[in-house]
Amino acid sequence: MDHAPYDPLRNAVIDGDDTLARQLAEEASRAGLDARQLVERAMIPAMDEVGARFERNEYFVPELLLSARAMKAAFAVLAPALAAGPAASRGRIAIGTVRGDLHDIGKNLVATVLQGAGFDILDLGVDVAPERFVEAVCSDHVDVIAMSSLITTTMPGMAGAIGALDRAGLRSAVKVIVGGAPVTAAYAARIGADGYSDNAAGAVALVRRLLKGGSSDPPPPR
Ligand code: B1M
Repeated sequence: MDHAPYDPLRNAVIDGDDTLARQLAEEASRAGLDARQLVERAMIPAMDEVGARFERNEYFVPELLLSARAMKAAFAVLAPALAAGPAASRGRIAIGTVRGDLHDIGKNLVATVLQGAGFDILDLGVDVAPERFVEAVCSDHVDVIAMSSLITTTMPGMAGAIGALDRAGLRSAVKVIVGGAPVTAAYAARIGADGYSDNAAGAVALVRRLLKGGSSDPPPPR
């Protein structure tokens, strides 16, 4: 695989250089490189490397914050291309990172790609309490609740939100999808979620399938 065009952006994110990351993202866009490829081949691998360095005690929280800032700077440049899509809404989705969890890069990426696929997004942010997800169904009439968790200790917040929907008598009124690095399909099934994806494109296919508002399969031959 040719990594060459992606390496400078990947390294800028790893180094936590937000000015360079923004500049490289702009140059790559101008050169016609695909925004999705840049995210998948430069930016996500960069954050994986940052996480690995954190585990090896080579990086600490300040370095994580700098890399997150660089990732967000590049992402801001690429987001319009990722979010460009059909104008008519295919459904309304409330998305948030669960209670106790402040990681929002993956959640933002999933939200942007879902928006690009034609869904209306209500971004509830981070550290979202179960009751806020319930309120999104009652007051904002969303079709889907999408929850992200990046830490093993915050994953129970997903089960908490599903329980709160149940207690409010709203569980059958909405589809619930979950994701984030430590989340698995088995965990999603165990807590009674309707679906799980380990990436943004998969989340789009999943929501389409759940809402039957479009097919994730290729169109049939004419
Ligand atoms: Co934190 N952190 N962090 N961190 N951090 C992790 C998650 C960790 C794995 C690092 C490590 O040890 N290797 C570890 C968790 C370990 C565990 O679970 N047991 C960890 C830790 C421990 C912590 C703190 C506790 C550190 C401390 O303070 N001592 C602390 C907790 C704060 C809190 O939330 N309460 C903390 C803090 C932070 C920062 C604030 C410094 C920063 C976040 C900045 C921000 O998000 N604004 C940060 C970062 C950057 C990371 C790593 C390095 C990178 C995360 C990231 O952005 N990845 C991370 C290590 C890693 O993941 N490799 C780590 C890129 C992003 C695009 O991927 O979010 O996985 P991801 O999203 C993917 C998929 O998961 C999926 O699609 C996305 C695109 O493919 N996806 C979904 C995500 N949500 C989805 C929802 C869906 C479907 C798919 O449907 C609803």
